[in-house]
Amino acid sequence: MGRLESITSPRDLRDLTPDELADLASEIRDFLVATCARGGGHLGPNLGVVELTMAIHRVFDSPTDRVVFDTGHQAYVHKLLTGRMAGFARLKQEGGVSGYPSQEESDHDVVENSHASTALSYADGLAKAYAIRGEGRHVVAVIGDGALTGGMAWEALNNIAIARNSRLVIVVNDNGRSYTPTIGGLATALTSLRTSPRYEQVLDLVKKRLNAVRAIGPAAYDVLHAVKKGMKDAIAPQGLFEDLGLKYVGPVDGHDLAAMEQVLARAKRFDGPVIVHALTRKGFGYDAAEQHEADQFHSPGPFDVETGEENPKGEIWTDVFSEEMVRIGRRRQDVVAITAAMVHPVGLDRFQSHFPERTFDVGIAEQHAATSAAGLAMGGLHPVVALYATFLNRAFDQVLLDCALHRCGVTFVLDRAGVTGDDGASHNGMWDMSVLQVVPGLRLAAPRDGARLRELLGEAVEVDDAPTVVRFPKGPPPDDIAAVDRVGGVDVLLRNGTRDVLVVGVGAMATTAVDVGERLVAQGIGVTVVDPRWVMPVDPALVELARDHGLVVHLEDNGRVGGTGARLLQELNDAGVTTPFRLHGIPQEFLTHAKRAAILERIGLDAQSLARGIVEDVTALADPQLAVDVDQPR
Ligand SMILES: Cc1ncc(C[n+]2csc(CCOP(=O)(O)OP(=O)(O)O)c2C)c(N)n1
Repeated sequence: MGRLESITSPRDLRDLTPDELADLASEIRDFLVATCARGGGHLGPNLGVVELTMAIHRVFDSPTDRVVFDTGHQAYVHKLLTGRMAGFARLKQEGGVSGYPSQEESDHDVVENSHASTALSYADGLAKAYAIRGEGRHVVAVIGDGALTGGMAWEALNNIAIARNSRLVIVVNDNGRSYTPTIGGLATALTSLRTSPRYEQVLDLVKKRLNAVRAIGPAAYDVLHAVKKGMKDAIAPQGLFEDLGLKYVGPVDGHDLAAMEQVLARAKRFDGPVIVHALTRKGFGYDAAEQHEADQFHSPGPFDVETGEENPKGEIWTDVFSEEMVRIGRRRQDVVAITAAMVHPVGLDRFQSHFPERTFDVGIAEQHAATSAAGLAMGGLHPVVALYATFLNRAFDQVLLDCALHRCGVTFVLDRAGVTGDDGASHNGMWDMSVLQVVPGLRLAAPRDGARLRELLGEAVEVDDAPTVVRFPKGPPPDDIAAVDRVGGVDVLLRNGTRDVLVVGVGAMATTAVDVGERLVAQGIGVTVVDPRWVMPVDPALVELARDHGLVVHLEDNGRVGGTGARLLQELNDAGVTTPFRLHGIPQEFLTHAKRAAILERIGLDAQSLARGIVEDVTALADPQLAVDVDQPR
């Protein structure tokens, strides 16, 4: 049995010798590499926090002391040290550990995050609560330099600085990168702390002492003592944090366990809020990750451990957007692109390489991205803001008041819309079409395939007096589905027999709608299948199509509450259309992690379940004796 398997709680770390701890660290790295090679995962960030996490768990007493990881993607090591090794066999899969902290999994996990820049606020609240309740517990927040670019982190720091009684230790895990190198004034300031001569002196001292110790082999205490001397009086206001009046210690080598422990112990004794600035390397200890230029294996899919080659992925929706943006950029000099620290994941890397001066990485700052885009539009440009759908939630007010109220022509492109699955509840893009419903003037398109993505993106960037949104899901685009007709702006995808059922397939659900339609035809039911293309505003042609049919079935991969189906139903009501209406969407609940297809099946959004339900509805409508209330969810 390896050492890692014997770790069931952080307390098991306490009695290990320095050599045993070093062995454990390398065992953890091997385990992380092997696990992520099998099924993908946040490898680079976790390789970078092995010693840092071990040090936290040796110095603090979780779960009495609370450890909050910002974003949460770097909590694998924490999970391993808190007895969850077995669950990694099915990392991010149904029944396995989730990719982020999870209260359900362990008392050691405080929050269920994945959206960045929240840890300091949680920690601020927790530390204040413990102070008021007279509990002597400490709170440790681990935040990356990337997450520190988010506005919320600074709102929290502003408050933490005056919370004198808070036993709060903020570990800044500074690896210089988000996915790509972190940019902006903050990154520059961190760099200047990192390269201060004082830090070099401390590192030299640490190295010398460690070497001496290894040669003559005295107790670890001496090492710690030496480091302590090196860090003498290090807790003091420093550069970047000085103006806020925050105490600071560091920079410290985050891969030097003894040094980390020493600094954390010192910060713990301080009994007020302290920032510990740890320098780490993303992907540390695995060459393929450290050398990986694009993102140091931030979140690779399955790969070969020996070569570091990722398994081929095939084309995904993002690639279609990525290529089309370059085409648009060539023909429209006024089109600019904005990413919130995700230039590769959202596919803006190609646009950036062609038009670097027209690409802005604003950091993890979706709110700023939206309002800055409004400014760019006011200045005569047409910005395309590319985000994962779930992250747009952050910028709702900015879309509503800063963009829409000012009639700014800004195009939001929402990747990973709908059920994304394995990244857990908070990563599903199931809210955008609900929250955006209430934005006056906003136009929203949901392409059903790659060809429509190109077409609708082209239409969206032509709108210069209102925000537009184009949303599409994760994964490969389906085969293109040619329309057999167009009514108003609505594409008719299938028309067969009498007008018993109108199936409306929104975006990715159009493929399912055609499948459902074919199954209904096989049952002798007359069907029209349509794709509205633009779902906001509702096309009057769709209202008339609904009037002409015996039953409307609406399919969307968005929350059922307040989405495009709910909006269509309202418009039908306003127009006096009383056709029975069945709405199929994502139930309004937080969906635990599993593959997208498995979740769609679980929630009844697969073609077979849908077709079965519709046949029952049609039968019931034809026979009043069997009448069911079709406006009610099944
Ligand atoms: C609000 C929000 N926007 C974007 C993301 C996507 N995202 C996940 S991790 C990450 C980079 C985080 O960098 P950092 O905090 O420095 O941690 P590291 O991975 O470098 O350890 C980004 C942009 C997110 N999780 N939350």
